[in-house]
Amino acid sequence: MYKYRGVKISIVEGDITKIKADAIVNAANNTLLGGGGVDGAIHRAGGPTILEQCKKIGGCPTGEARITTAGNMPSKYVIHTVGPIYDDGTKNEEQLLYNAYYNSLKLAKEYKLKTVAFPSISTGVYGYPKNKAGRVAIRGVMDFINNENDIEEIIFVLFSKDNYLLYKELLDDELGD
Ligand code: AR6
Repeated sequence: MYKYRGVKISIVEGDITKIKADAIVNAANNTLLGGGGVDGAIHRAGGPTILEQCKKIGGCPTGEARITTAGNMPSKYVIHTVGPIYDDGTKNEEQLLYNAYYNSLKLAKEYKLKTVAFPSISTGVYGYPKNKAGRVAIRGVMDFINNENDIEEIIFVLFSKDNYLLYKELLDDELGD
């Protein structure tokens, strides 16, 4: 566990649908109508009520975030955000990925949510290099804490041992003593 300006930051290797937090973040697509990867896992575990709410919302631009309840999962809410599809790094990918983290936390703040779990957005189907994406994720979260300081705990949930170890290395560098 790490601490940054009083906020706990932890890393967990595993399935985000099993995490108990005020909100888990979904790496969705612009339609918000479900898909594979973590999106598919969240809709399966949460049940049909999430899709019903997503249909009413009607989509989400890349880098923005929308919120639904979490259905049958242990968390209270799902914050659906859309990361960029990685091309060659010159298509504004970094800013859009940063916005996805930052805007997810802004929405959490609006709903007075104190614990938020993130997957590694864009690093599956969307092809964002994991190392680069990890740095952007951590910077987005730290900037939010600096600017808003309104959150108690951030949990990065990594689906593979490799990505878990990468985050550990990045956070050790950034926040380790
Ligand atoms: N818990 C935590 N992380 C997971 C889980 C899980 N259950 N399952 C996969 N991951 P991806 P993207 C990791 O492809 O790249 C969907 O079809 C996975 O190992 O889920 O943002 C959407 O509908 C990877 O590191 O999301 C979109 O169309 C990370 O989650 C598109 O994929 C993100 O991989 C979004 O692509």
